[in-house]
Amino acid sequence: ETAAPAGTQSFYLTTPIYYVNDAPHIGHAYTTVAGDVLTRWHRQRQERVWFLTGTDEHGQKVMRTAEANGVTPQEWADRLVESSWKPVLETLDARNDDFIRTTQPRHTERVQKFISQLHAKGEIYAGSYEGPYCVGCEEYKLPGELVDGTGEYEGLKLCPIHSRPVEMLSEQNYFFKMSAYADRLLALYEEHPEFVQPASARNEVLAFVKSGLQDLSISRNTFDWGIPIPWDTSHVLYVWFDALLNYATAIGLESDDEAERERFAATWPADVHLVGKDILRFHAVIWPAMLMAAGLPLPKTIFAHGWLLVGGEKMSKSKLTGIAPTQITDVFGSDAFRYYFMRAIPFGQDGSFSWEDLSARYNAELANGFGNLASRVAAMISKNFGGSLPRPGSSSDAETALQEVAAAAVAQAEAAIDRISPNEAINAVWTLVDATNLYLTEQEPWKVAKLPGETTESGAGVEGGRLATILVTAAEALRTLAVLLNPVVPKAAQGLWTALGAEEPLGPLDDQPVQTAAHFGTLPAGTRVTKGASLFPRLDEV
Ligand code: ME8
Repeated sequence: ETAAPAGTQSFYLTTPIYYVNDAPHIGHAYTTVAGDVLTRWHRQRQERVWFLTGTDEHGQKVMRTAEANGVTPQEWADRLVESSWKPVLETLDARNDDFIRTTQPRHTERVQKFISQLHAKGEIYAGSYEGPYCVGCEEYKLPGELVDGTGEYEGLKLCPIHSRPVEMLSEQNYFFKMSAYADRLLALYEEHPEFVQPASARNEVLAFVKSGLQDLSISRNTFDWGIPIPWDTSHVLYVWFDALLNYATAIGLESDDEAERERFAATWPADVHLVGKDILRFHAVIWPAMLMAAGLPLPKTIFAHGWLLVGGEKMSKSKLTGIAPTQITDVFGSDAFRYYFMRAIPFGQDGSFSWEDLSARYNAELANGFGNLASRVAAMISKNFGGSLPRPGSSSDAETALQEVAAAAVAQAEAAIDRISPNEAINAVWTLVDATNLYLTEQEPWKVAKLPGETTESGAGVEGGRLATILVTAAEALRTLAVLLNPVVPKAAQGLWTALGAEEPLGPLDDQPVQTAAHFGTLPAGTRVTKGASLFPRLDEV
């Protein structure tokens, strides 16, 4: 495989498509933000990026919620998508390229073609099944997985994830010959350890497949809220078989339109399917088996992140621990939301949310660490050089050292992004925030400004003097930070870019490559620096 020329590398990332039975909470927002940070970073590598999210609208869970609310499932889905699922993207400042809904004809038509082909190939057969079903999971359970109910559920068997009783279902269905793919799946996990990440997720999937795979029931005929099975319209397609296909139908699989099919060819396979660990098996077992059966390339990586916990429990609306994203963004803003969840929780592990931790990090890291640094430097350039970036003098070891920290931050952050580790990427960038603060503390530009020969009689700093060197170096560090933090805190990064006056000489922030962000000496002398509004006002000032 030869490396693609710069600018042509493609990067396709998806989030799960979320059920529209309820409005989004911060757990859903967490996955979407992670996807947005990663894809923004890849865009700033000048890659051809596609970021897909959307909604999963079929199945019993959605149907029952609609019934309980006295509307049709389609009306319910339309309402939730418009009132909640699309607006939350704005709330989070997410820049998705597309939004797929599984009730859109582009999806349903392509899914029908896909399953007709599997049927024609002999991958699907008619059979019968009886077993415990969890509507919360939309999944048949194995008897061994169930837990005994207590209290109001005394004597009943419960789903281990939803802690609610399962329902016994017995049906004539169509089955997908999934068991036939067990060996090929095991070979896949073996040959491509990066296929399921992190390692804990890979181990879980390996153990599951090694314990034996059953064929998968993929149709239901006791309700009709789903995609009709083309050769037997008394059945609808199992919601997960329908939902997983979104990743391919959204980019043109089985489209009648040639341009759409070309888009599929240019975009598939996905580089990363981001999922929560609750839906790991669907993505790491069923989905690749479906693609193998169809003869399609497999995604490169399924990355399963951990749970957001509130009060020690997996957050959920039904347990009243659900927090809406706006409860946080209304107070702290979208940037702080993005920063906090991406930095505070190692991606792949569970993490506890608390208001105290969020406030503490906001004040210490965003307001004092980063925002204050930006405003101090801009204020000193305004005061001493009338807001015009001076020509620097010769560099000392301190300047060289800071530039080396910047270069190392870029290299480490790039490697962390490749490992799908946004928190390590931010940690790497933060070494430059801390080093720049330390540089100013040590170089004391406010004292240098008082030394003879540094300022003129009018009080203006001298071009090429020591003060000029320090402030230009700090401005270059800030320029580097604006580029590197743009994927994480896009509003603040743009505020900084504007304050630095960088747009005029260098162009839009979104077009700045991360790879070369640490090249100091990029901002020309004469660049107009202004003391903009505080990037992250301290909370007691909000
Ligand atoms: O499962 N912590 O949709 P869903 C972290 N429609 N992430 C969480 C979370 C929490 N407490 N709660 C939810 C479905 N999530 C299917 C997916 S894909 C083809 C079909 C996130 O609305 C996490 O990404 O139940 C999880 O996997 C997803 O929301 C589940 O969303």
